[in-house]
Amino acid sequence: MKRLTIRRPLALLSAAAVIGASALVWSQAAASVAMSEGLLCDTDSNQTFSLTAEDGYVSTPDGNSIYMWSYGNSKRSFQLPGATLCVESGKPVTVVLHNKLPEATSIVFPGQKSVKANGNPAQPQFDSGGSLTSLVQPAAANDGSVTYTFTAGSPGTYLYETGTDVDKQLQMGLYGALVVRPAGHPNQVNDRADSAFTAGKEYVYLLSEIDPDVHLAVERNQPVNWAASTARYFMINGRSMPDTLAPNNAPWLPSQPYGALVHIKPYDAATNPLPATIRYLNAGSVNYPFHPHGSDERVVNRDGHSLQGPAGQDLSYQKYDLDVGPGQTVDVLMDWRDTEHWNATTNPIPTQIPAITDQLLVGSDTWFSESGYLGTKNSVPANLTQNNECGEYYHIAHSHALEQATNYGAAFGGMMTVFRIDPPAGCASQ
Ligand SMILES: [Cu+2]
Repeated sequence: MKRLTIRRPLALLSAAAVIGASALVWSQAAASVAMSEGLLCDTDSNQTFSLTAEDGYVSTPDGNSIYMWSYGNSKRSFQLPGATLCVESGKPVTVVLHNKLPEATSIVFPGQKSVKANGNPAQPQFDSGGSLTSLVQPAAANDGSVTYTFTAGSPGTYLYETGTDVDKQLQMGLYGALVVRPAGHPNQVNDRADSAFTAGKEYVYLLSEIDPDVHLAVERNQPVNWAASTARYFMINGRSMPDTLAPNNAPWLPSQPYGALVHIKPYDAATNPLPATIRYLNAGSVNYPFHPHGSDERVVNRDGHSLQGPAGQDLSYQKYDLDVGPGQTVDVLMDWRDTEHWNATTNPIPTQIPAITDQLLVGSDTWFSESGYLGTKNSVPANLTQNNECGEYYHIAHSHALEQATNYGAAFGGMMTVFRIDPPAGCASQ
C-alpha cells in the first residue's frame, strides 16, 4: 500500500482515540457497559458457559444491516462473533448450547479431545438413510439444548463453531474464539516462558466474511444460490474498517462488541520489555493473508500448539504476512522498536507538510502532520484539524488480498485495522 492511502481511515480514528488504557463508561442509563480496548474475555470460576444460538442484525460501515445467526450469552443477547471464552488448560469446561434458531445446530470444538455431548462421546450424526446430518449431537430447532463437556487442551487459541449444515451456518455467523491459558501463567501464550506478553496487551483477531445475499435468502426463508455466492464484507471480530477501530462495547455497535485496535508503546528493555500478543482465527472459507505494516510478528503457536521441537527447541519464526487458513489459528507476539531512534533534534529526517494538504479528502482539513518523530508533532497550518494527539504512530494492518480490504467493493474497508504506538512516556490524554 502506498502511504497516502492510509489517510482516509485514520481520519476516522477520533472514536478510538478518546479511549485509552483506562475504560470509559457509557453513561446513558440504558446501556452501562464499559468501553475498553483489547481482549474481552468471558470467564467463569467453574468454566461453565451458556450460549444461545439466535438471530440478530449487525451493521456494516456502508450503512447496510445484515441478518445473522450467532451466539448470545447471559450477559449479552445476540452478538457477533460469539463470546470469547477464556479457560485454563487442564481444567474441565462445560458449554450449554440453547437453540432458538428454526433448525438444529451444534458446536464443535476443533482441537479439544474427548468432547462429550450430554455425557456421551461427541460424534457424527446420521439420518435413517445414512446421510450425515451433523458433525456432533445438535440442539433441536426451536428451544432444544445440548451440553458439551471437555477438558481444556494445550494452551493457545481455538475456534468454536457450528458442526451442523456447516457451509450455511458458519456463513450465518455461528463461530467464536476459545482462549486456553497455561495453568498458572495467564500472561503467556503457551507453557514456554518466552511466550510471555505484557498483561492487558492481548488481542483477538477473529477473521470472517459475509455474503449478504446468503443472509437475505435465509432471512426470507428462500433457497440459497450457492453457485452465485460471493463474499462482500470482510471482518475482524465481526466488524469491518473503520468500525474495527472503535472500542469494545461501543454503544453504536450494540451487537458487535469487540474492537480490533492494537494500542502499545515501543519496546524498551527497562520499561516495556515484553511484547503484545495477537491471536488470529479464520472462521471463513478462504485464506486471509493478514499483514500488519511497520513490524513483523513472531509466530509462537499454530492451532493451539506451541512451535517447538521434541527437545523443546524454539521453532517460532518472524513473519511479515500471516497466511491464516480456514479453520486455522495462529498466535503471535509482536512489539514495535524505534530502531532508527529518530529525533527532531539529534537524529532528524527530512519531512515537510505536503504541497497538497490532503490528497483524498476535499477541503482544508487534514490530520497528517508529517512528523517522523514519535512523541513530537510538527506544527501545521492553523486552519488544519489534527487528530494526532501526542505524536503517536499509526500502522495500518489489513488483509493483503485487497478485495478483502473493502466494504462491498469500496476500498479501504473490510478486514483492516490499525496498530497505535504511543510515545514511551505515554500520551497525556490517555
Ligand atoms: Cu499493506
